Order: sequence, then C-alpha cells, then structure tokens
Amino acid sequence: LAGCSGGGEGGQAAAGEDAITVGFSQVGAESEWRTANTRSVKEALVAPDFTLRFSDAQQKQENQIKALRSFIAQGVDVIAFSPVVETGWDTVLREAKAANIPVVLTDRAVNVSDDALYATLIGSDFVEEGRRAARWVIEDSQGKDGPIRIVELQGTVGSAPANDRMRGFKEVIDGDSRFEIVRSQSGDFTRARGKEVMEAFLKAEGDGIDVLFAHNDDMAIGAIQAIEEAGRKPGTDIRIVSIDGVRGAFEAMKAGKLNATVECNPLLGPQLADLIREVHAGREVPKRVMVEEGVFTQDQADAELPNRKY
Ligand code: GZL
Repeated sequence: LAGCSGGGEGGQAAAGEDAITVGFSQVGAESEWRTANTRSVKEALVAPDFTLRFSDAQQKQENQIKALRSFIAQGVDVIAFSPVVETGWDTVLREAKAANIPVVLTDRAVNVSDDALYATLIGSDFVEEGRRAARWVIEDSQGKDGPIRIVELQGTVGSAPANDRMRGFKEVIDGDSRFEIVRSQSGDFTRARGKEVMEAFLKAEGDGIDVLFAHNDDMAIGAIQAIEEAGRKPGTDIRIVSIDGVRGAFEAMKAGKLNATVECNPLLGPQLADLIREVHAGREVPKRVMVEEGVFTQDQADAELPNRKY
C-alpha cells in the first residue's frame, strides 16, 4: 500500500511509514453500547501506529461483506470486524485468507467451517451474561409463588449475543418451575423496536407480565416507555433486567424504572490495538480473548453512575 500522506491535518500525528492499515467494519450505530464501542475502537487505532479505514454497516450483513471485499481490494494489512450475525462469512473470509490478510473478530463471534479463517475473537461471554440475568431474576423472586411470567426482548435475529444470551438465560431459569417465558421476540437491539414489541406484549398479555428480560439496555429503555404509556409502573409492576450497563441504564435504575443491568464491556479498543499489532507481526495470539464485566443493581446505581466510562 502506498505510504501514508505526510503531515496530518488539524494536529493529528502523521501516520508513520510503517503504520498498520486496518479495515474495520462495524455493525452499525444501533445502541449506546455500539456508540461507545465505536468510540473506543477509533480512539485506539490512531496514528502514528495505525491508519484506520472505518465502515458502518447499518446492521446489514451485505454491507459488511461489501466493506470486507473493499478492504481486500485496497490491500489493507489487517481486517477487524464485529459480525452482525453468526453465519454467512465463509466465502468472504476465504477471500481475505487468499489475499493473506489476517482477520480479527471483535465483540461478536462467527460460525464458520474452519476457525483458521480468523486469527482471534475478543469479546464478552454472552452465555454467562444470560445466566447472570436469570440468576438475578431468581434472586429477585425469592419468596414469590409461581407462575412468574417473563417476556423476553431478544437482540438481532441470528446474532451471537441474541443466540447466547437466550441460551444462558434459559439454562438457568428453566431450573426453577415457577418461571415461564410467555413471549419472546426480537427488538433488534434498538430503543424504537424494543418499545414497539413491548407494546405488542402488553396488548397481548395485559396484566399477565411479571418480568421483562431485555437482551440490551436500549430495548429495555424503549420498553419502559411502553409500560408507562400503558399506565403501569416499570421496575415495580414489571421487574426489569437487561444487559450492557450503559449510562442510560444507570439513569433508569436511579429513577427506579430498571432493576438490574448485566455489564457488557464495549471498551475493547486498547486490547484490539494490541491484538492487531501482534497479528500483524505474525506472532501467535490466543484464539479467544475475554473481557472483565459485572452486574449492577438499582441500589448501586447512584454511587456507580459517576464511575461509568460509557
Ligand atoms: C454485545 C453487542 C450488542 C450489545 C447491544 O457485545 O454485540 O450489540 O449488547 C449492541 O447493545 O447493539
């Protein structure tokens, strides 16, 4: 690839001659989590060590495949991406391999015939996040008789976080016969769809909803609006647990409208930069790199809010 242009504009450091050119395909801008993740990636992959080519796929797989093909045509040094869904990547990843361009997965996993098609995956354990959400529901329901009716707002259909959070949640909640998941539907990780689907759940189930499990905070925040518009008290009439731990969730907990959020850390930028350096240098890296994260409940919200970095 031609050397980078000299003299960065606006005080930007000029990319060094041996800067690593990274093509990054991001899922979209669907949630607070995603916005924070994008910021972390852009802040980490900066000159002089990196030249970043960033593409937003608006949550469409065909846009990500187009972006990856463009990065291959440009001859970037490394491709990194967060795959919007798990399947359908074998062909384009084989094209990257044939072009000798290593691929680093960030955030979400892929389901491919040969895991040599990517160098590593850095991201959360979504199954454990689902288990943590279910454990909170069981703890929160101590002393309550069944049936305890749960509605579930699922993430993007076919995405690793949706598949795995559902699996982890069911694995734990199915161990307690008081619980029944009465409705499950995708809200595509967005506030708008989360609100729309929750409106439909409320129409269908009336007062027959005790708990909402949302695969991300943005859908929970949309659902909270729907619950209030239906004249019910979110966090009281309907207990709510979601996943991500974004600032909006802490504000909703402080307002008593959300009861718990399971943290999913979006700040992967620095670790991603280190992995890309290693992969570019041809050094071995672990196939799977995990990130640390916890669970936060309403009583902790006020104290924790000032500490939040996303
Ligand atoms: C999880 C990430 C999910 C978040 C959502 O790592 O892929 O996508 O939970 C985001 O907020 O849309």
